[in-house]
Amino acid sequence: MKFDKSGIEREKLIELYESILTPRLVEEKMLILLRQGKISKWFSGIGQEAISVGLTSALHQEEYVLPMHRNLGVFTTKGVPLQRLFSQFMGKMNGFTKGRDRSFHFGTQDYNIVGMISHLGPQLGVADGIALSDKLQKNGKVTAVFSGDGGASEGDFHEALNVAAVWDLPVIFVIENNGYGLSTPSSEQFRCKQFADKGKGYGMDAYTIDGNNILEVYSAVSKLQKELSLNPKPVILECMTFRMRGHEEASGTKYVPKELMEAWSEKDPVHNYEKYLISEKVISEKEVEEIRKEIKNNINSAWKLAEQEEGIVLNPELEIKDLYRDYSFSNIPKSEDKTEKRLVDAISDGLRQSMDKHDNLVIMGQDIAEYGGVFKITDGFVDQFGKDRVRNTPICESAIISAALGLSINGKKSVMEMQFADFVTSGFNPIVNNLAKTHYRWGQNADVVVRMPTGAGVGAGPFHSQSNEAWFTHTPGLKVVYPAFPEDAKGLLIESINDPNPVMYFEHKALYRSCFEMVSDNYFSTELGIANLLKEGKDVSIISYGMGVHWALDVLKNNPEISADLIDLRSLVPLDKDAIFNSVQKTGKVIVLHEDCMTGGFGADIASMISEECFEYLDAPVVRSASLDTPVPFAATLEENFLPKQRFKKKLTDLLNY
Ligand SMILES: Cc1ncc(C[n+]2csc(CCOP(=O)(O)OP(=O)(O)O)c2C)c(N)n1
Repeated sequence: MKFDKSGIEREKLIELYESILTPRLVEEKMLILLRQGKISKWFSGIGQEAISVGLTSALHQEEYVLPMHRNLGVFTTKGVPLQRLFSQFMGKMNGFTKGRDRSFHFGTQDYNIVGMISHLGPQLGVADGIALSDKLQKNGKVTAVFSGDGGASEGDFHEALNVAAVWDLPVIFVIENNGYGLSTPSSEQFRCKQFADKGKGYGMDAYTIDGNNILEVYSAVSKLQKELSLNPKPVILECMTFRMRGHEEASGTKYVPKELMEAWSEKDPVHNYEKYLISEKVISEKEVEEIRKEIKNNINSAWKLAEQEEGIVLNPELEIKDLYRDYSFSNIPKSEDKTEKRLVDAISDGLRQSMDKHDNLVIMGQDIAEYGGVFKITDGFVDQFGKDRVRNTPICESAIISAALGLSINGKKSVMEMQFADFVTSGFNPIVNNLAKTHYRWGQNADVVVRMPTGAGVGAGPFHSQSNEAWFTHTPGLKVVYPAFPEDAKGLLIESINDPNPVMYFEHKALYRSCFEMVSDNYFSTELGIANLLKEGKDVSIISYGMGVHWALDVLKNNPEISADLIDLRSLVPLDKDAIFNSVQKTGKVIVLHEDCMTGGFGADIASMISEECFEYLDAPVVRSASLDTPVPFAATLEENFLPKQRFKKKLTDLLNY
């Protein structure tokens, strides 16, 4: 192995030695502890340390690094205290995730590290968001994110690189090419020769370097840091390396040919660097011994302290509380001045006023800039707020949602417009696994609103009409808002943006231009989790939200003899259970109405809550009225048959007659 220390001072060379030795010695200790059953799993980075350590040493401490499961060296080089790391590995309360997630699945703002989720690829888009925030702040910072060569097969890899290229984001995409993804060799994973070959396709510079040579990594990253800092743009940095142990300890390395293992053990990044420093007389063998001894002592005493720490003390309330960042309602009152507005205008108004209010709010979506969005909600926004804050995105839902999380990590708020709620499937993973779980896992909030133009009734067929709110009510950590009227839509959107937690905000397309009312002109907020009792009656409770509220209003208008409470939930998470229970306890009969399909729709939850909490008050079974359990059909007659509107009246009457 050829090292070149020119331009690197002696102290730095020794610091690099200490830094690369630390993860190796920690790992050696962990492997013993694993055998003793003191930790439960271990993902080894032995053989790959030069990449984590060389890169982290070359970047500034306040620059973000997004490591993967083999990058212990990122954590140790950034100075994460060993005791806390060990508490994390043991699942203790003092760990970064309070025992809620394992090993390297955490981030820490104190050290500018954002840990991975198991799905690998979503890390890359998060880096885009962090880098976008830095770029908008013009602070010259660079972000580095890791991927394995296997993880680079995921669509997230393509999306993240594409977005970074189009937006000239200062991200170093590090690919640790160790020849295998778990047991699958590169030949069965991709066809390109080197990852650097992909650079051209993305329109970015790309380099391949020896990932086992710490000085080569350090020098390459130092150079890139300077370049990207002055001239923001992404690069691919492919680091050739080898993983000397199994994917995780239980999986072994039987599938690796013996000669390959032997050849790479000759290239061990720690031993070779140590040998080099001794041969160049940068340090003596005695100093090496001393350094090793000191690091081992530190590891042993940190482990002892972590081991003595208390384990998890179960606190069920804390488990629920930590789903969300603490927040209390902004409570901004409505003005007397009002103007008649359609739903679409009210949403636009709320969004525009929020952009005015929050300098750090960025909105992103397909065709939302000059074109104004397919529903024209952001029409004129570019002129008012500029293209930095009103961003057209490539068709990369997953990377954009991930980037929204990155923006939040780095101090920005964001609203992402899903062009149609149906397309959320292409960004589903980062919503349910990253936005939703991050605060619970390591205390990082996702200050993101995803706007979801939803619903049927416009003859748009199976892929532009779905109701999918129940996918998200089922996911702990999200809030789900679904207004039915313009004034609520405005106030709830403003509040969703104020709330630092992730909010799925549903807006019904068929109501955009058909539903209007007087809406306060000022910037005001409406509390999430408070239902609206639209009509009061004594014989039956109708519980609904979104379009269902309008169907119920129609039926009640045409049948004034029906005496019903009509509750518009307005938000599904948080849910105003009191409003539901109070009404049911009064009327004794209840029908839940929604546009979503029957099976697994949110109405199923409401019905079961009512039967658990209000059983003694019920005079009839809890009834649901919902769409058929089929995809949403295109032709008008089929669509009408699909929706519950026609069936609702009969179900309601049957219930009243029960
Ligand atoms: C989306 C997803 N699919 C599958 C897995 C299971 N898995 C975890 S790591 C891994 C291999 C990753 O290979 P690579 O990215 O090359 O990283 P390496 O382990 O070699 O460092 C697989 C298949 C996963 N975590 N996420």
